[in-house]
Amino acid sequence: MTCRNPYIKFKQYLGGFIIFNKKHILGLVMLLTLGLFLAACAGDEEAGSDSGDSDNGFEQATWRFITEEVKGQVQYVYAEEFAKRISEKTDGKITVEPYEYGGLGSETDQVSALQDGAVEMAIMSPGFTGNMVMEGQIFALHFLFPESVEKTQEILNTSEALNVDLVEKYEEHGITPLAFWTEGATAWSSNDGLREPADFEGFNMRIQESPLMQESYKAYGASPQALSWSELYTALDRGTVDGQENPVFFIYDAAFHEVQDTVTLSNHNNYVAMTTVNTDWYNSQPENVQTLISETVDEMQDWIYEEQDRQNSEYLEKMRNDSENPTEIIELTEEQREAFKELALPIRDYYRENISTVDGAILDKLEEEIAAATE
Ligand code: 6CS
Repeated sequence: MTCRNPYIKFKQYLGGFIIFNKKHILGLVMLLTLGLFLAACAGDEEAGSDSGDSDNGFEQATWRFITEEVKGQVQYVYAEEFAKRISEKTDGKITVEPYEYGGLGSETDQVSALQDGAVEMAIMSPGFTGNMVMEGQIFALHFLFPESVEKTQEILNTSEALNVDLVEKYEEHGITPLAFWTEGATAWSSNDGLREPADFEGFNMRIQESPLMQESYKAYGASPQALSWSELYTALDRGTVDGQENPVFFIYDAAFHEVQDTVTLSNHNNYVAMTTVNTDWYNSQPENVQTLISETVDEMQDWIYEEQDRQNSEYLEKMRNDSENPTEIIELTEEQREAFKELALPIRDYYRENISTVDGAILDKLEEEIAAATE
């Protein structure tokens, strides 16, 4: 029963009572009806404020959200912002607990934690699923995405190859990626400076656990070594590895620039992260919860783009001005980039023939989407 304003209804009734004031019996009956009517309205309004406005129909829950980064870094602030939005939208019924990197083991341990349901949500770098979801290594291909990070994000948002076809490949392993987003253009750090492929000869390059990353760096002449980032500072410091790739914000915040003399703004790739959920857990959630998650993840795309852009710009400035740890910033010319690109292009065929389980179909589609977005 809907009666938003019982006061107006009462005035209408009173008018009727004056007209029929001689018909006392009828008046009494009407008075009684009014009482019942107002009581029903009051009941209605109480129910509205309980079920509709205050809890929005969400059940009390806590979701664990693991990231591969630490407080202040892009992945972690993503999880914090996501948690804030979910709490606001559910009037505090649902709590999201962001976890910093480190507490649950290495990055590959975190992948297992999501698959086992030890956590409900995770931000994941596809490089760490390289030995499991073969197709996910597509992000290790150099010079595939456009030079513009903004354009790259547009493609990540809209690509069917990624958001449908690649998602299916992850779901076969109990991981559902809900969004792909860039943490910025990747740069190389080293001591001697990386300007041309010859500089990679005999160079021990740190990579994530991805056979395709290995191929990409072998093509330049380097010797790639897979390592967790938690071991990377020490490995660079001791010279166990000679260099690594990451977005500028990460190189500075993880202090790799303290133990490396140069950073090359190579923009040979974008560092792509995925917002993922445990597939069974997500599918078992009621429709309103699934909508809440997917809508919030969608809203976060613009927010995180701005955040990584801010962090990458600010940290580049800091790196340029850090007199305690001077770092030479090398910007590649178009010609220098071309020399790397030439060696990187055949790796796409390697991906099609040796990595892909669908004969490169996802890469074919993605290449078409990139061409359409950049023509
Ligand atoms: O280089 C890495 O492995 C780390 N880099 C970033 C930007 N995020 C987390 C990841 O583990």
